[in-house]
Amino acid sequence: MQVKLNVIVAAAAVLFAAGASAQDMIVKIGHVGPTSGGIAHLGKDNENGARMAIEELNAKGTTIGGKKVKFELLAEDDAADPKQGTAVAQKLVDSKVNGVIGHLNSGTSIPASKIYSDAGIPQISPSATNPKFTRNGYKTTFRVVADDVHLGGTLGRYAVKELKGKSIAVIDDRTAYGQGVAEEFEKAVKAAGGTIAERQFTTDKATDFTAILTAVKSKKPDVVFFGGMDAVAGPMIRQMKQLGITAKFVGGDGICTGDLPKLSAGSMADSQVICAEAGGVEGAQKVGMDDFYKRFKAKYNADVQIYAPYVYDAVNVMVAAMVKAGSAEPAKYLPVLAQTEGYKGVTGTISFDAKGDVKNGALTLFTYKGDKREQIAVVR
Ligand code: ABU
Repeated sequence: MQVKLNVIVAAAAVLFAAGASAQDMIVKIGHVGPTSGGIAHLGKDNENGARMAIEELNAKGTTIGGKKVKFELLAEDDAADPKQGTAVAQKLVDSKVNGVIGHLNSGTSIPASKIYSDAGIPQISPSATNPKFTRNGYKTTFRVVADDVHLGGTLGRYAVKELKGKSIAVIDDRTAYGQGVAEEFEKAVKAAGGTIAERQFTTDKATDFTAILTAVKSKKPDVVFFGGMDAVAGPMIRQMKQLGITAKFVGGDGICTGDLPKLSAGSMADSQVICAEAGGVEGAQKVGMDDFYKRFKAKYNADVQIYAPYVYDAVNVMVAAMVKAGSAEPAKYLPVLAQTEGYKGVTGTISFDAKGDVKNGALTLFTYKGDKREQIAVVR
């Protein structure tokens, strides 16, 4: 009898420590991003967006199917590595998560999407922009940002029409994202009547770009496009300056981060860099985004890098579908999630198309002045 009582007291203590009551239903939300390696700062930014949403949902008290819910965040690190990405995806499936937000990179999100699809677990990426992510026919795959067709296409037209690029060089890091966005950029440059003067390749771990930048310099470029992430773009911009290349430096969302000025060691001239975030709000909707940036800074004592608000919205869209379905069981809330229409998030209004892509996705062109990102325009 005494043993049974001790067990009950111990179980109650565990629940109390976890902030859940005996009546609470536990809903597990997985999050995956690279919280180690060169872009760990972006992985942490994403993870903090998820944590903020989960903590708010728990604080305000959410009920699903009449039961009070305690949300748990299961955060995993995929190090931006496709193999580690599938390993942690399987780990989350084995942990019986109710849904997954992530991964951050296209190169990890795409292979992981098959694992979640096979397990019937909904996955929303807040940042993977390679179009293939939502084109495998999986019913479980969603994304809340625009894709690389939109990003690369808009930047390619911008390079020819607005920057008046006559000699355009393209470099990519051979990742699913970097290669994909660079190819879309190239297509758009050619469609707008421009030509690609030089094509070079690097990796997502490279630090020395002397050889490829020397080849680029020989073409006297006025625009250099880079398909890749900020951790590589920063040192590349610094080495461009050392070699006397003053061309505009254009890139997609992977370089459009808060840390780019620091990563380039202050080598960016004002307005030299043009990049695009794969989302954006304007007018009255800007209030919600601005408020998110302030709340995030107050909570984490760090500025948003880029995708934290999209992660925050992805969690809330998933939970809204659970609430509407009256169930956190993936098979029950998945059809409701797929029908999401007009969800008002901090990143704008979210509706999904038949592929799981956000409808009417916007993107925002930015430049940098000093160490500050400055908005040029929101483009649809
Ligand atoms: N969209 C840029 C970063 C993530 C990715 O697509 O790989």
